[in-house]
Amino acid sequence: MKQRRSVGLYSRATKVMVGGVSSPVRAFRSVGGTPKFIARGKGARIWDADGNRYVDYVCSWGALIHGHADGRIAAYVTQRMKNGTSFGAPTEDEVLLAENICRSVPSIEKVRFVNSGTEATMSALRVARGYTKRNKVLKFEGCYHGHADPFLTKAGSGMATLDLPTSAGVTPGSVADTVTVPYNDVGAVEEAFRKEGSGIAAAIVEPVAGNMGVVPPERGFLQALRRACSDSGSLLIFDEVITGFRVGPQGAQGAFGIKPDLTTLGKVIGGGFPVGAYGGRKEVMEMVSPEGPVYQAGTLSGNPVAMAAGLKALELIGSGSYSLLEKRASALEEGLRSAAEAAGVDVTLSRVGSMLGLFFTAGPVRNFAEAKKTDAKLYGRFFWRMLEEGAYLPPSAFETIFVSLAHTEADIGRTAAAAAKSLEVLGH
Ligand code: HOZ
Repeated sequence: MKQRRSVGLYSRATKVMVGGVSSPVRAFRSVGGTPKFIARGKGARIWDADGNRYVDYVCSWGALIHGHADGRIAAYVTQRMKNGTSFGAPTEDEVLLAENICRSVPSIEKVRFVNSGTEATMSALRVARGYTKRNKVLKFEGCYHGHADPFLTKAGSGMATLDLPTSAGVTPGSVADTVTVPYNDVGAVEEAFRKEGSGIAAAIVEPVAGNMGVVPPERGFLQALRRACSDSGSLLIFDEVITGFRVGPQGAQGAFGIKPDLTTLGKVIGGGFPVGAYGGRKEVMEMVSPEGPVYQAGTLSGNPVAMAAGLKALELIGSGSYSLLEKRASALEEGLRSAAEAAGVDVTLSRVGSMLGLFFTAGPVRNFAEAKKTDAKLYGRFFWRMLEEGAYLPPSAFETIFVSLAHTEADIGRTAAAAAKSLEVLGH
């Protein structure tokens, strides 16, 4: 595989950018080697700076549900850009996108746009603290809610990838109010609320964990969390930055029938542009400035170009979209399972809709401790073999493999064959 240009660009990047990247996981530290500098994407494919072509299963970490450079989104965004790119003022597309979100997700009566998932979760926690006048937040080991201080303890995504239990620069005070329990552990949730419930402003959870690999909620887990929050007067925050509009039209809350008090969104609702959002019950959201005393602001919040991209992306999700995603992703899951079985390699595969997790361990994988049993070195070798075979998987064992509406049956078949070939070699 040619890589001269990526190597050269990475060498220059590391001189002027920390780690040569703008976000840690894409530095390939856990899989080794030089990160691929991507030149372009179209549909399910991306091309790196050396012209190598890959079927992409990162999909901008889940944002691109329609695939790369969707002509319909590009056309609408281009048309909107001709009218200006930023006003620092409200626009019609912002209202249309907000109406779409409130119509699609019944628990969201009012929404506020921000520019990232991190902004969405940090703002949602501030609202919960302002509304309940409590300080503590309960989170789950291996879940990742962006890089705001309160969440950077036993977190997933890059923290798991780089094996960082917490982060330098996060003061003991800023995590003193963070209670962390194992995912899927109803007993631990109930114990935490017994001990500290009266001081817990909110519990925040990825309703389908996507930042420790993919770990679905076990039967009764989300219901128990909902009950514990309601019983103690705490708010339940569903962090649906990944799952929102990804696992179904109403996100994971619709799929699992749970009504959170607040929801955070991102990725898909930005159509490939930087957008985050938080929303929920009117009485809670009206705590936010200028309606209420909880301050939150953003110069580029509601950016008209990003709003246009998100609006078109949601409008293009049709009645058959989720069944098509289900069909493609289940075919990929079965292909990977068959490849591993044929090669005699222990894997645990997990999937919710078009979110797929691959762990090199016999399993089960129900929480972060079990996810960390995955053979990360074997994942790294698998990652590079799949890259050689033309499939771009997440450069970390603790992320999600995403399928988009642009992935074809032939793409999935070729990827399954590539996995069989790769594991045949790695399995022995
Ligand atoms: N938070 C991103 C996926 N969960 C990782 C982005 C990156 O570091 O490239």
